Amino acid sequence: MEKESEVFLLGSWFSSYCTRVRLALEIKGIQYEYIEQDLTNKSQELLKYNPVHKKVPVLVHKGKPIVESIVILEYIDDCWKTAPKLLPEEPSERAKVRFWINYYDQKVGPSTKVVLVCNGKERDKAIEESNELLKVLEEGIARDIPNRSPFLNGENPGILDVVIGSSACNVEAFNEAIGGVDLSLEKYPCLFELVTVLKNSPIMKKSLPPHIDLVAKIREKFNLNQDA
Ligand SMILES: N[C@@H](CCC(=O)N[C@@H](CS)C(=O)NCC(=O)O)C(=O)O
Repeated sequence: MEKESEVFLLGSWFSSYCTRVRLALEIKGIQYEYIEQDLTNKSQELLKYNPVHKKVPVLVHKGKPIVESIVILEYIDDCWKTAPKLLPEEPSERAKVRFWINYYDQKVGPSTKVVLVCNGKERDKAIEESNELLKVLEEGIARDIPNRSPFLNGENPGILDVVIGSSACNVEAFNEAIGGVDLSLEKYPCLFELVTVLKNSPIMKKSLPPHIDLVAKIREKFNLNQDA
């Protein structure tokens, strides 16, 4: 069935990759239709629009599907040029931002998922590794992006704020779901400040999934059904 809206998003409420896109659309003030997907029973639409990965998020703009969250964020910035910019204009600044997005997706994100699937000593090791990666991120941002106020992008949240914020704002839900571990961001003043500002922003409040539902979903997804 063809959708009437010019922009629609196939997503899943608990996916931080989808939160990225929702956040970017909100920042830009773009009207869109949201279509929740059942990832256990993928729709014909999802298979049609993302035949390679069969994953959400998928943004469909004027009938054209765009997939992969970072590709979508850059596409949004390229198409809606007048609204607040997600990426800096200056090439070396853009390169730095892209570097840290890549670092986050390749290193930090996967390391926190390892914490969720390990127990005992393995979990302690995974937490240590995760902390080391966060320390590198913290120091790197402080070095590469000195003019942060209050977001990494300046006055409005940019692509790096969106990427880090979408999952880092869920840290409390992860801690509660796992139980007994503390992946506290307070050790990282720059990241902590960013997450605090983002969490209190109306845009983020609108785009983040409810805490209690997220805790339940993380437990279900990672088989953490102990009463933590
Ligand atoms: N690299 C992708 C990752 C997207 C992704 O992993 N989506 C998950 C939801 S969080 C998904 O659709 N999973 C369904 C599946 O793996 O079958 C992106 O940045 O968009």
